[in-house]
Amino acid sequence: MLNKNIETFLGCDNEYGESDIVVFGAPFDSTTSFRPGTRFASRTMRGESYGLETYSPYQDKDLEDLAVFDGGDLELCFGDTEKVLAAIESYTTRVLRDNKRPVMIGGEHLVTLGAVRAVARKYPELYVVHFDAHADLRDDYLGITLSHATVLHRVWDIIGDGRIYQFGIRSGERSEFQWGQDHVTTQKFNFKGLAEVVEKLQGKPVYFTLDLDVLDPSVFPGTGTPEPGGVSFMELLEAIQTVSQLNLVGCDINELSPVYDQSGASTAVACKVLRELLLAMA
Ligand SMILES: [Mn+2]
Repeated sequence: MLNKNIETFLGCDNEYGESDIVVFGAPFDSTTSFRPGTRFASRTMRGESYGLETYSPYQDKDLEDLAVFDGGDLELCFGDTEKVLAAIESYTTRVLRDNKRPVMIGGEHLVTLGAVRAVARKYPELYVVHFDAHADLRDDYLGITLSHATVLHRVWDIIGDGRIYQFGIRSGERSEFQWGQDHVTTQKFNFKGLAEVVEKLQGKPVYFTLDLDVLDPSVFPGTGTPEPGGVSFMELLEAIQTVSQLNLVGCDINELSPVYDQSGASTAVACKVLRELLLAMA
């Protein structure tokens, strides 16, 4: 028997039933404020992931030893953000019900809201760790409340004060930072204090959302709103390994926009970050 041509992310070819982690794509970029294109991230990453090894010399772990299922991309409708979020929520709910951990590939950052809706229902005591260049704390963006620029405010609507820890933030309106002071914990520019947060949240359920634009644009130019002054790949890798000491009940990586990645280097970075995140979660 010959096998069908099914392209999964590197090393994520386990069956659903035997998997602990479920990778899936949410190819949505309709609220992107500046340069769209993140809808192509997951499929591009699957193809390009084969340029990587499954083995990580950083962690001395191999994707081949993990039970990861790649569910492909959700088929999301165009033009109705609530319907898109409901589809992401429903898929995430199914994964959680089967006692597996969802790892979503965005898409723009708003996709996080759909996943958090599901995760917070299962884990009402949920905390969120958020790496990003942007605060994403606006209450609305040009009158729209569901936007990639408001996503962490919408997450706050669900989980409330003192539950969101942001790192690497270097862009936002003054009012976002002021609002944030009363409601979330924001570490600007870098990962200082991350180890202490991880210590404090031991045993708590944590959702980890990683906007790849936390990286410096010299490392990761292929994104919709590049923001100079970001962290290096090695700083991010170390931070991911620190975060992985938490009880991670769900994760996402988002905002790769392959159309702005002429060299392919940003996609390679995103693939390597996902490999290391999966290995760290194991
Ligand atoms: Mn961002």
